[in-house]
Amino acid sequence: MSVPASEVVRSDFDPFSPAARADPYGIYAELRAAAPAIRLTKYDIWAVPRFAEVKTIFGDHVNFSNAGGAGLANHFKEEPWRPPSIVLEADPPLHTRTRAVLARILSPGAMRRLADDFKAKAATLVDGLVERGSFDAISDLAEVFPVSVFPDALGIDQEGRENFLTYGAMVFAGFGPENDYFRELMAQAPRVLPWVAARCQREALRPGSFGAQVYEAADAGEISAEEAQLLVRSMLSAGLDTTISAIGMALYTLARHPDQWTLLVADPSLARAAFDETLRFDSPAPFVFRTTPHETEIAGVRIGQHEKVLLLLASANRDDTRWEQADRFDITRRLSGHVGFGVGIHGCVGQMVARLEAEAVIAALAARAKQIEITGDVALRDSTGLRALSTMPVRVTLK
Ligand code: PQP
Repeated sequence: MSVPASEVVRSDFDPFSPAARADPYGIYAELRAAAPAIRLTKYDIWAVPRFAEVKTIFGDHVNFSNAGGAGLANHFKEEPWRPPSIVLEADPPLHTRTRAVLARILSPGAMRRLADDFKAKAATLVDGLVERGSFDAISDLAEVFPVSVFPDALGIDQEGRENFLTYGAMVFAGFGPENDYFRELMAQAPRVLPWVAARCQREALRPGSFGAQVYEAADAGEISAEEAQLLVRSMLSAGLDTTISAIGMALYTLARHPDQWTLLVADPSLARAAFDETLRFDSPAPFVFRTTPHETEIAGVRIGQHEKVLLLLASANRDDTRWEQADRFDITRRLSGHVGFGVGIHGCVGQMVARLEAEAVIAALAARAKQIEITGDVALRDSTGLRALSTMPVRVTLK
């Protein structure tokens, strides 16, 4: 261990404060310059801002566990607000088994079966909006499209679907501190949690859907019926808020870079690469936690047992020792290896669904609109766990 305790870099940076969430990139650069692991005094946690250590930690589930919780809460020390996820908040061997089920259901073949439907629905929605000329890119598009495709793919019916979004908001607020935002959402728990529990039952899921396929894995003996219920809950937790935020942030980044939009308009097949570059440039899931099961180290900095370690993905994605002109948004750059979806055994299992949805929306818009202008104030959602907009008024010019 090469860094003496007295030389550990400390910071009062609060990643969950409104100011940090509004514009974290200046402070991320300072943290990257300062040290590979920094003690955040407000929460007594470690922050990891550089690409190299984020990547190393993602590859080391023995020293950096998910069973301690993917958020700020330390499941090694405290009771979590809900029974832990058996895929996100689990280590091998449990994780290996549950992840395999989800990976099969969300396979490339499954994506091919959904692609035409997603593209057709995106084109219809986008056509209606561009005819209007002006619309809200968040409330009329980013928040509408995933709701129009994902609950159907998951297999749940229409009734009470708004609970789906509230539950997602709870899950992501639950990754941050227990603040007023979290408490306000949790006030809805008596209505939302029973709805979620009911949707996770076999009878609630349309045959053939993602959810029903989880139960088929239980029939095949890969997982238990209780585990099937929790894996459907994972899909409910992860499947909607994430893509809504990602599509919203993608449109925001693209609208602020008209030169890049022009490239897309000339060639809408760049939509998929453009989406990935938006994830690198301004990640909708900007961080995730690991927890140390025992004492370890990060680049020579000693980390004690049962410590929370905050991986700053959005900072790693702007690390100019890894990326050429990291602060430049460039949809034609060589992008593989960004950590917007994480990487390694916990790398986003739904990333192909996210790409399919976002690509459908971006390509449909690039096929119709030669310009997108932001015409009013944009606002960030209050969420502590996701970086997402709540509003972005735009005007489009037809091709
Ligand atoms: C970002 C799993 C994954 C997906 C769960 C769960 C919740 C959220 C996410 C976060 N997630 N992309 O409950 O298993």
